[in-house]
Amino acid sequence: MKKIKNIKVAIVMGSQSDFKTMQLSVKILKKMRIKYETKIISAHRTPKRMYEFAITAAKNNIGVIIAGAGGSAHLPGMLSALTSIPVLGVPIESKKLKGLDSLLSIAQMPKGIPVGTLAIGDDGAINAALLASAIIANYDPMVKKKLNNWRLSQTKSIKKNPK
Ligand code: RP5
Repeated sequence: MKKIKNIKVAIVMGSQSDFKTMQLSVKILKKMRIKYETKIISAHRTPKRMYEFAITAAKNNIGVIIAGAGGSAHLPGMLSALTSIPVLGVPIESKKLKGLDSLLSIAQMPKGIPVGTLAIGDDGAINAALLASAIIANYDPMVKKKLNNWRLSQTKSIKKNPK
């Protein structure tokens, strides 16, 4: 097991165009004070980059991978095939099919190689980072505290009555 202090979350995405969504994952990890890195890695446009990233991820202290991809979104599944580090997939909202293509590509992994699939788009990017935080929180009490505080303030922000 790597030193807890050095564990990072990798936020990877198939294209620069995905960053608009995936920057919401960054925002959450910053709030949780979790170390992270961001990379553009495309399974089809930069397959060698994807392979190198995946096979070196464990030795680079990556504890969770968040992978955003759109369309025929094979990046999360391919990464999960190359490393046993947990992979959380964020289906990017595509123009033509509104992300349903991305969602089904990521969620419908055949048994044996799992990808934890989140919701399409912004909600998915936020929840992926919250889930990554919950995984890291199992080994880091400070993160657990931050995550619980974040949830508490969300609860408090919900008004009892609509206006
Ligand atoms: C996927 O193709 C990316 O994840 C992105 O969501 C989609 C479109 O990419 P661009 O054509 O905008 O670069 O690989």
